[in-house]
Amino acid sequence: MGSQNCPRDPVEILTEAAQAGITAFQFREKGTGALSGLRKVVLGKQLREICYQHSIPFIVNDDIELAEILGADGIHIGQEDSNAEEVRSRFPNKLIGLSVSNTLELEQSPLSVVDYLGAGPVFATGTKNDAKEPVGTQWIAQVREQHPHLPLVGIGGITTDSSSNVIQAGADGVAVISAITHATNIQDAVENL
Ligand code: 3NM
Repeated sequence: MGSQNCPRDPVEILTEAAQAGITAFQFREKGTGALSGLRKVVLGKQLREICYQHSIPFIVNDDIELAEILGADGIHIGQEDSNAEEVRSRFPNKLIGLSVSNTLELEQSPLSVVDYLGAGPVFATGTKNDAKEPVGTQWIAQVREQHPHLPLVGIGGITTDSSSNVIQAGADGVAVISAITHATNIQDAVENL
């Protein structure tokens, strides 16, 4: 998540989510209303610290400089972003995640240098303006079948009601924004997810 996804203080939201048991966090300060420059770095440092305190991996979305500044545990890259092989040679020890939305992207991706795949959008999402067409849980099943051992996370429009379908289709985990940031009770949301 980024501050643009938060109806209240992102520090509060991440603290509650961390206490409730999320297993990783990605800082994605992007889209309408996102912070930039120093304010983005200041927020990033606060969120990074919360993850550190809860032993949760802190992953930065598609911003290599920011990942370096914040001492991130990982970087997540999309198909239009930085080249995964270049990111790997610069950061031999950071986690690298890569988004894949279709067969062509999967075939053309340097999977040997990535630690996990993000697959989606599984369902329609209002959170990402430029999200592609929903790919459904069958895309999760397909990626899982082709890559039985690569950690796989479903993303996009996943709710407390639909998360189990994504896991049953073969994902190791679910990545959500609004299901947590807009939850009336974050503890319940995380437990239900
Ligand atoms: N990436 P929500 S979908 C950040 O398909 C992001 O790669 C997507 O937000 C992708 O859980 C998405 O509120 C938005 O739908 C996820």
